Amino acid sequence: MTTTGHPASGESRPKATPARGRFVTFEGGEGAGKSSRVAELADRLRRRGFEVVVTREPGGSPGAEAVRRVLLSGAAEAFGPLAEAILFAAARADHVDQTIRPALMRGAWVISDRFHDSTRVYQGATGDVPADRVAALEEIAVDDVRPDLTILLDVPVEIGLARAAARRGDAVADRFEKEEEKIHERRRRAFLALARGEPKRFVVVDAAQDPATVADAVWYGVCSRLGLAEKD
Ligand code: Z5A
Repeated sequence: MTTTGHPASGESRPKATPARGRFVTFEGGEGAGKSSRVAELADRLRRRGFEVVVTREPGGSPGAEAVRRVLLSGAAEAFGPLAEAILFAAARADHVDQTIRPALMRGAWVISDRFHDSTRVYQGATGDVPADRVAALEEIAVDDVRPDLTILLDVPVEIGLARAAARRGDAVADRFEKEEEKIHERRRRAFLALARGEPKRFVVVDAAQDPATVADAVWYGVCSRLGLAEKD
């Protein structure tokens, strides 16, 4: 089994099923609290003795982090939405092959701050890339590495943007943060529609609550869906 190469085709990519760990993704709009809740969940799982790999998208492997810099700088925007979607997919394929699949195959928990639902929403539902192309790119990039559980942190747009702005301070907004409020609202609705479409995979958490309450709701969702006891 190869875990460090760059497979040239879907046929040559190893499957993640044997000794598979657990794959949890976090989704939501800007400032929803994904990074904070990912870190807390990882701590809780590690205290239970699990190996936990925390990762993010775009990024999560050296190659994908290089693509992240291009995407968030806005340098790829001029090439159009399909080119951006292809770059997100290229980054994801590398992330899956280099980081996620090897971790799952050794039995670890993998927690990713964003994954393929972000492409469905940002490039698909609220971008200009047709759904069939988003689906084709997803199939290539994700292969058989599908999340067991997706936590959608749902927060009103004005709250999320205010948090993101407060954290950013005087720094310049990135390619996506600087977009208009109404597109953020459409993205919120698109994420909620994805959750309604796949209720077994998604848990929707009200992320406007205080951090400790949100963290407890996330923990309850993980334990109840993935068969862990809530208390030690
Ligand atoms: N993108 C895409 O278009 N297509 C794709 O396929 C993928 C991504 C994968 C990545 O940005 C961008 O790429 C993203 C979508 C696009 N758009 N943007 N912008 P990123 O990785 O740089 O950022 P982000 O994913 O949008 O997350 P974020 O804005 O950094 O926020 P967050 O991770 O959800 O939240 P946080 O950092 O944990 O918290 C934000 C602040 O709020 C911080 O100061 C916290 O202390 C505070 N916070 C957190 N929770 C709370 C609560 N409950 N109450 C009060 N304050 C809180």
